[in-house]
Amino acid sequence: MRGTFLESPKRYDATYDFCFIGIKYCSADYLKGVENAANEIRALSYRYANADSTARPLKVYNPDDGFILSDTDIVDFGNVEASNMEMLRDKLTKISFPFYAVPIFVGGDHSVSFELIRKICNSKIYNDIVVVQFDAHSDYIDEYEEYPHGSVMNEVSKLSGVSKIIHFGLRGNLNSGPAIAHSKRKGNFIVPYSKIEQEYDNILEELDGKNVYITFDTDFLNPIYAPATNCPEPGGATYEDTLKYLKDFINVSGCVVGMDFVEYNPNCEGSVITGTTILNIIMQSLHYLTVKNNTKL
Ligand SMILES: [Mn+2]
Repeated sequence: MRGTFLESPKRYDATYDFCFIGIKYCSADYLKGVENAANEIRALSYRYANADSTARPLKVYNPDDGFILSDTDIVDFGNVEASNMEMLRDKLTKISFPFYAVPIFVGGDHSVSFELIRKICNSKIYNDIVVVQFDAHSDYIDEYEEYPHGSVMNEVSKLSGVSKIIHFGLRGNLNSGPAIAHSKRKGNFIVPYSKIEQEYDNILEELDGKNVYITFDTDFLNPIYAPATNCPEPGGATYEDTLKYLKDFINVSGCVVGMDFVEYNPNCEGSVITGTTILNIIMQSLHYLTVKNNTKL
C-alpha cells in the first residue's frame, strides 16, 4: 500500500507478526524534526518495496542473509501524533495489537520510550523485562519534567514490569557522571562503548531467556553512519557491529517484546544517509526476529 512502511498493508487489512507504529512527537523545541522520522523512513523504504507491483513476498535480498523479509508479516499502523505526553499516553492506550505481534515504534526523541515501555508493561502479558538501551548516553538524570529525553531511563527503571536496564555503548562528553553512578547503584548494567568486547558474554548471560525490550537511540552509531541526530558523539559503532549485536541479543533472548528507534532527526544534515542506515537496521532486525520465531515453531 503506497505511503506505508515497505508498502505494507494497513492495520485491519491483514494478519501480522509485526506492527510498524510511527511516533510523531517531540518533547522540546530545540529537538524539532524527530517527529518526522517515521514518515522519512517510510519514504526511504519505497526503494526496497517490490518494483513489479506485487506487494508480497518482499524481495529484499543481500549477499549475506539472502532474502531477508520474504517471511515477514508486517502491517503499518500509521502515526501516533501528540503535542504533549498525556496525549501520547492516551493515544497509545487506544492502540491494541495481538499479544504475539511485536511492535516496532519509530520516531520521536528518546522521551517517548517511557510511554512505549509503559504500554508494554501494562499489557500484563510480560513482566521481568530487561531493557537494552543502545545509546551513547545513559539518559538517567533525575529531572524528568525539565529534560524528559535525558532522564527517560530513570523513569523506565521505576516501571514495575522492568527488572533491569542495560546501558549499552555509552561514550562521549555529553554524559552525566552522577546519572551513571545512580543507575549503577540501582543495579543496572553500565556498558561503556570501550568495554563492549570485555562485557559481551556477561551481557548475553543477562539476556538469556529473558523478555527483552530494545530501545535504539540513533546516536549509538558512529555519526559517520548516522549524523542526523540531536546529540551526536564522536566514535561509536559501525553498521556491521550494530547488526551483530542486535542479532546476538535477539537470538539469546527468550522473547523480544518490542523495539523502538528514536532520535533520528531528518532536519539535521545527513538525513538520507542516517535514515537509510536506520531503515536497514530495522529491516535486519525484522529478519532476525522472523528467523528466531520460525526456529521456535
Ligand atoms: Mn543518546
